[in-house]
Amino acid sequence: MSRTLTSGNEAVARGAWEAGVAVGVGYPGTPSTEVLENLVRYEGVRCEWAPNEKVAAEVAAGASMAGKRALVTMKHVGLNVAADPLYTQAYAGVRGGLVYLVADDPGMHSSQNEQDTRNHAAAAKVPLLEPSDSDEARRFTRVAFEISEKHDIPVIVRTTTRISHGKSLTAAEDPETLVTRSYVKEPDKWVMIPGHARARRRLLDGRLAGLAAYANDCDLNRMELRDPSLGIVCSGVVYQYVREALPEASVLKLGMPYPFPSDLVLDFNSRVERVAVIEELDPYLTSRVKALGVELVEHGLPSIGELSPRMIAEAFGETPLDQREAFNDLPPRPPLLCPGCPHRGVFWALDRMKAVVTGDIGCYTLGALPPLQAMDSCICMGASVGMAHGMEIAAGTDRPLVAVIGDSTFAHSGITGLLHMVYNGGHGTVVVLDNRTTAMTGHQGNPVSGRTIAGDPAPELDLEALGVALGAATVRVVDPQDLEATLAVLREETAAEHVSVVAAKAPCALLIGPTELRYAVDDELCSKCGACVRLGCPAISKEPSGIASIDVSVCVGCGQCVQVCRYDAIAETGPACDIGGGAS
Ligand SMILES: Cc1ncc(C[n+]2csc(CCOP(=O)(O)OP(=O)(O)O)c2C)c(N)n1
Repeated sequence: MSRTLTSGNEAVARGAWEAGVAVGVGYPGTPSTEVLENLVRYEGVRCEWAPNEKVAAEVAAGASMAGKRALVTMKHVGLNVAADPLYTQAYAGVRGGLVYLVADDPGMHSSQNEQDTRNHAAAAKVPLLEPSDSDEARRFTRVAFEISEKHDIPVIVRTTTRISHGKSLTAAEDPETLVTRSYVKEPDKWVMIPGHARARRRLLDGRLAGLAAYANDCDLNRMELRDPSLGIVCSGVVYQYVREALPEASVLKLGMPYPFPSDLVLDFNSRVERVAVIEELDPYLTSRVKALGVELVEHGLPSIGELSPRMIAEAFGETPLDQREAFNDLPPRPPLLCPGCPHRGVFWALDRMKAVVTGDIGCYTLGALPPLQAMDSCICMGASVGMAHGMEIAAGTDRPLVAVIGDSTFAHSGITGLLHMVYNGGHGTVVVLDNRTTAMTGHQGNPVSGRTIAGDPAPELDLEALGVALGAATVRVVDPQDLEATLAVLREETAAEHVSVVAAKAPCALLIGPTELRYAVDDELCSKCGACVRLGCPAISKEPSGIASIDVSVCVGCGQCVQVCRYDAIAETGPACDIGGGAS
């Protein structure tokens, strides 16, 4: 069988296609995003970006009810949003196989928290599979659909960043030929009124017992007996680290950690002299192995962040391989708003106003960093609007108060916050940063930008009409590349005693690419005031003399700096030579 070097995300898409998935639906979120972006390339699979994970899960549930196999994708925090449908879907079960791909992000490479989805699986009472490489990501996704239909339950496939984005050799099998299932009216299964739900709750325990028996017996969980003096229980990418750091150790690799295969663990315990559990994040396996009365080797590995082969080797007194050193020498690259980013204009204005800014999640969260430092909170998607209202009713500040939220985030979970503000007589100002894309996760379309996952045009949400319909007193549209005009509108709206929506509309700088213009600082005219440097544009820096300087190889010619220079010290230098950049 031929094998290709494939990322875990590509492999999940392949596995879903091989399983005959008919519908793929999700909301972008690193490290899960590329699953759907790959699945959409397969013929015969209907893929959609949803406005949020809850809607995605519900669309997948509908497809399952119709008898079709459906994959729903999200990052770990997305499962909090989709938890409502998932927890009850466990009772209802499925008709067509229903699989959740949930990607965790230990170490928070691109997340606001570190969650362990294995806890969600146990709490929701749905089986969870955990691949350790790309080929397993493919195979386990395929098997997940089988388990889902056989045991009448949604199944979670959990990956972590290293599995999602790492590449390893992956086989390709032919797609399954599925027996066609169609919709059957079964209200006692699908209508979860209390009377039905109580019965389904009891049935769920029976299904879980069957799944536990399967977990003890299936080849997703694998015992590898080597040196019996030490046995390691692990799952996911940690299996790879253990093999590298402790190659002689016996290993119980759990590809299906929920339901927990207790008999298998006890069997493993009886075959080795000492048992250690090594896992990233929460002590999910540790607590369950301990509950079986197994005495564990203490190793002191952290339950925060990622593990590595080096950490494991050192914890067990082994000499680590030195491969990781090279990566540690990479120069740090702190995240920055791109040159020409339209979000900068809004943050420049908010900084000038000394506003209190409840923020949200997206590229614009970088407005919290120096030098702009114009954002005061960021908790979860959509929180900016409710938090601004909460600040207002708690009389939290005398300064102008503004909620700032991206277009994709507004569609995800900002709309209901605005509705709350209007309904409860608030006086907030909500700035929707409409850069025509979901930039943070790699330029996905969304209901505001109006482009489907397949790249086709779609209806664009009319922010002005929506704001009016929700009851905002005013809806203003500004061009955030026009700094003074943006400042003027924000000043007016924050001074008014009403709910206002300000749509700051200008495309993401990476969508439009560099302009033909380039700028340079006239040393004679520069007063060293630093106003242009405080924009936080990566193209502008201060020379040792204090004079500002523009790096033409980074400048995209947006002209924001020209607008803030009170000394006319920044001028056009003529058309750019070809220095690259542009749409990604
Ligand atoms: C519940 C949840 N789902 C997904 C994500 C991943 N995520 C972070 S920001 C973002 C969207 C950003 O798009 P937008 O609001 O348009 O702002 P932009 O990045 O374009 O400035 C997404 C999908 C998340 N952090 N939380």
